[in-house]
Amino acid sequence: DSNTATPPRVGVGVFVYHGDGSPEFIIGQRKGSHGAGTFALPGGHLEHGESFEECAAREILEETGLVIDKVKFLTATNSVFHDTRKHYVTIFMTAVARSSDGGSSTIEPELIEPDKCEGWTWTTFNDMNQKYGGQQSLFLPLLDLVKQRPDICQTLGSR
Ligand code: 8DG
Ligand code: MG
Ligand code: MG
Repeated sequence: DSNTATPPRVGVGVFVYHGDGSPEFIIGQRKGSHGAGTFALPGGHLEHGESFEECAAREILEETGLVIDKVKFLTATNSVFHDTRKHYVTIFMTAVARSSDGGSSTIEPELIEPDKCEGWTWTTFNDMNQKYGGQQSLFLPLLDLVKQRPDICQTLGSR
């Protein structure tokens, strides 16, 4: 009920792509907080005064050590976590990881918060659905993206 449920908050999740036109982006298994064991995009809470782009860049740097470019708004979803009584509006962004030498080196995300994530890996939208898509294993906002925005998901699959 409204006595124990907290008001909706804003979460920002980022599809961080390779810069070379590859359809792979970064995903990781959550640890130590709600949705533990599920696969999620790097991201976090929108802080007071931040733009979506600033939040995306800050969270990606904090969680993976990567600097991102071409940060763009993708879509938004609405996720009610009935079990934990949390409610998030998720802003999904896309971005491209910047390589330190301007293109030729391999980009590898660093696991900066090992208490919050099991590890980062590259995946594609179709692989994500096949490998992790079985209802329990995607973080609710990602499941909701698939359910609520199928048109947008098509553009990710063919990227
Ligand atoms: P912060 O305190 O550093 O801001 O957050 P965090 O420690 O990075 O926590 P988080 O759980 O990664 O992100 C905060 C919340 O943002 C999360 O509990 C739910 C919400 N959120 C979404 N969508 C997504 C998403 O795609 N990825 C991540 N990581 N969080 C998301 O609503
Ligand atoms: Mg986070
Ligand atoms: Mg964070």
